[in-house]
Amino acid sequence: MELDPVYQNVGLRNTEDTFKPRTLNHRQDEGKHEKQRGSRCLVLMTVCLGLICVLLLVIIIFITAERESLFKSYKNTVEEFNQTINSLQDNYTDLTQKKLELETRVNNLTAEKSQLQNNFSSLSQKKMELETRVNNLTAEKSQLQRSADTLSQKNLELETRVNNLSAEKSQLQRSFFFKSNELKSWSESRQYCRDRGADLVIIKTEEKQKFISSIIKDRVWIGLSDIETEGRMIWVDNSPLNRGFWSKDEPNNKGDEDCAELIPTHDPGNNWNDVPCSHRMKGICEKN
Ligand code: GN1
Ligand code: CA
Repeated sequence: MELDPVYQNVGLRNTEDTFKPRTLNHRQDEGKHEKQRGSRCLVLMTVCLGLICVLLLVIIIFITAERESLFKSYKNTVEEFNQTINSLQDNYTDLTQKKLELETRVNNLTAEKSQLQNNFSSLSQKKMELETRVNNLTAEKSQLQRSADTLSQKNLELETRVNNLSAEKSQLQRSFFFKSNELKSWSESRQYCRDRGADLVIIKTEEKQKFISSIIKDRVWIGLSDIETEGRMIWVDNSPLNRGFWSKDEPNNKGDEDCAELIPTHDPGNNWNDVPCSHRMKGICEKN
């Protein structure tokens, strides 16, 4: 390979510098060559520097563009973040407001629930009281119903008794009572009555018993005997004795006692006695 003269000279110079002395022309050429080499180096360095500058400029432009792009992207992202934050803050505010409203509503509902529970307790208490009262009233009603039934029964009995009394009163008002004027046996006294269209008195009610007891003063015959059949007392109208107003332990048929007398000095409700029919006393007659 053929070398450039300059570099050939340089190579020669180095060898000759070491081993040979130099001439003046030779030194001038070397100076020219060195200047040319310096110029070339300078140009080369300048070109390199220019390239470097261009490269740096391109890099700077690229970096700047990239930075602006990034900046815009960051700005957009920040704006989006800000919008998101604002939206979240709005949502947070709304949610806080709603939370407050819900808390208020929960408090109101809690107070209302408490009020309702109080009302419920009060109503339960009143219900129990009313149930107790209803039970008491039901018992009282049953008691009153029983009393009403008893009173109705008594009323019926009283009405029956009033009717009987009315009938008895009518009978007594229609009847005419009188006594025989002499002491006679039971049969004679009865005959005395019959001779006057009457008969010995028949007493079947308490009212008539008390009435007769009140109008006489002496022991008198009444129209009752067991002459026909011992121990079977019958009235002069042949009706059987259903209810008697006997003195204590009578009739005792002491000896032979088949005819009944009324003793007004004894208890008016219990003053009959059986005596011998031959005994002599006045009789009380009844004429209807
Ligand atoms: C009379 O008198 P006395 O005690 O024997 C009565 C009886 C009575 C009895 C009651 C005729 O009998 O009928 O049951 O008392 N006799 C006469 O104590 O009056
Ligand atoms: Ca007797």
